[in-house]
Amino acid sequence: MAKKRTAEERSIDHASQQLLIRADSLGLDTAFARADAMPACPIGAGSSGLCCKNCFMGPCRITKEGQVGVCGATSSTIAARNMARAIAAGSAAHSDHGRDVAFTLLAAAEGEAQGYQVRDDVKLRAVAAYYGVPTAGKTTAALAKEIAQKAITEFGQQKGELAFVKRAPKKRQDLWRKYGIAPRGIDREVVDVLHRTHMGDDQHPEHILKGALRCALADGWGGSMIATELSDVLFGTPSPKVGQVNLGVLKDDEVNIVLHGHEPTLSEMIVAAASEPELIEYAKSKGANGINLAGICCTSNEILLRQGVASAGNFLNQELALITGAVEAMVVDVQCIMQALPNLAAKFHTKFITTSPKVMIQGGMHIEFDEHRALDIARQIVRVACDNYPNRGEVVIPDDAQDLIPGFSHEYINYMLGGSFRASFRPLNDAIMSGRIRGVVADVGCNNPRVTQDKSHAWLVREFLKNDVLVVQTGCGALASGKLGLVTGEAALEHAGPGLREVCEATGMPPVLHMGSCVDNTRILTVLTQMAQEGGLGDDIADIPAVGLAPEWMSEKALAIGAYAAASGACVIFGLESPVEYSDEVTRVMDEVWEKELGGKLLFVSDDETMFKKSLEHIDKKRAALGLPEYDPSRFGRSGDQRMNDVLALPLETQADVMYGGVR
Ligand code: NFS
Repeated sequence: MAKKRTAEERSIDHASQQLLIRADSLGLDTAFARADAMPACPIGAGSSGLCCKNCFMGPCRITKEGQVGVCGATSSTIAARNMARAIAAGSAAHSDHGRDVAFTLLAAAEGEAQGYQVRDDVKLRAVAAYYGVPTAGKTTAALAKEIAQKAITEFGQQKGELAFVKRAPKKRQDLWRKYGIAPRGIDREVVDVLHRTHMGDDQHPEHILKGALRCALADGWGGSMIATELSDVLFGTPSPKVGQVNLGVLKDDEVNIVLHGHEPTLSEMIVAAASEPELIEYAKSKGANGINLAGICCTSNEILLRQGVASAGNFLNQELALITGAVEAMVVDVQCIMQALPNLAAKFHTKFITTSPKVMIQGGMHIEFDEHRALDIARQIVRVACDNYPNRGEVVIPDDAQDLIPGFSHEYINYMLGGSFRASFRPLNDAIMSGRIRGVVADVGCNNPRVTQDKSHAWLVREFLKNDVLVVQTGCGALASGKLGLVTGEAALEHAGPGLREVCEATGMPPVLHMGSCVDNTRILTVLTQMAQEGGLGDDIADIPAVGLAPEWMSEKALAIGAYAAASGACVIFGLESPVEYSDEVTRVMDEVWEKELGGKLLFVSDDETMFKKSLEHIDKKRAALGLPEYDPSRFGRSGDQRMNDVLALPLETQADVMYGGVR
């Protein structure tokens, strides 16, 4: 009999705990409860990559040493194929998001996308430069059309290399070409993996995974990067904004509309519609005091970053938001949307609305999105929510809402560290070289109900800060830290070690940088590239003392990100059990072979402490390889605000002596 966990064992977040208790008292199911009730795979193979369903002679379940599938497939071939297919699915999802943004930009440039316009002309011109498109004398609309068409072409490109490959450090590009994984076209690489993993094709584990890496690179330096860059062009490049996160952002006297999913296209229009005076009046006519928007998952990150729209939280908050009873409408587009939502919504008054032509869920209302009439559709959705306000029953909104400051795009970090006219990563590189900052960790990825919500993210982020490691975050990991108050400069400084603290105080950089949604992990690639090009930290991403972590991952997209980060030279560590655990060969390829060929690797480590230890070991190994001083926190912390606090605690006479010394 599976063990039912307590609310505290299910989540470290107080708001989640409160609503989990409410769910129990109302007899409602959640992913947490379903995870408790889900028995482990009876043959112990499914979660570990040893169950093959790629043809119908099986399914073949490999449970004994040396056993093979009906076709003769070995455990390593099966594990590699399953991993490759997951990476392809993740890459497809991210990249298709990029395609949708590109088509919206095209429609906007042609004047056919109601409500959209290019909001960042400077970024448009920067992207044009990456594509090698001349900009002189072109109108914004003409250039936007050309760039959108260029991006769309890359999905169907058959030969050559994706344009953004050239944005990587030169050494990295050469490694990709040498290993045969420079991505040719986005769709082509996804199809390639599906083909080679079909029954009777590629049956060489390293070779299968090579295809997966090329596919992942087509996501990281292709589809996802297009999503990030063109979203910036259309909706603005993020810069820091004060926002709020957690379920307490829902309002008990306003029409609450929760926007859940991933793409910014419809949600941006709902943000616009919800601020129209006529619709606010309409909400009031229904007895509400206004319209309140809140996001979930990466749609949330997109509109939080650019519009400051509050976030109701990360992946595992999606059901909990409904359990408040305060949501008039939950509007979803694509990805990370649980099928349990419409049934749960039906237990309350909530309208559950699907909008993507790709996503319908039984029991939901479908109002299909079309970028040509986006604003009208957004208005229609807002009206449906307002009409539903009088149907509200009992409402329980937790009192938890934390301030956070997201919006650290690559462009903003550049500006923050160097100012408008000498934007630069020099201060960051210098801080790493001096040892004030030991290294950089990207803590990203999902929640997974098989482990305690936010616990690993929270513990790891705090430990890294204590050890002078700068933390960058995206996706649900960033929202986890946000809920704990770690994404405001001051709060995180309390946890920062002495050297990191000095740097943050001197530059104004917070020690935890929220860089966006999961497609925005490409911003991290851009940052790492610029650090490599800035000088002093080698000449490739693999040289930088940096690690990528996804401690609570659950989605195929996370694996795609992990794979492209590893192919880009990063050491990547995932939590939970390894999906390739029972194949020593595949585990070795992803660790040793990838490290030898590409300088990066993808490991699975199920406990936080080992993940932390391995990360620091990797960072210190890279520091040593660069000839940088060994990390020694005792050398720092005697300057800046910390020193000023100590001085201010002294008697007045002594303060003057210390501050002015001989000059007085
Ligand atoms: Ni990323 Fe964003 Fe969250 Fe995981 Fe899902 S929302 S794209 S996949 S669960 S981090």
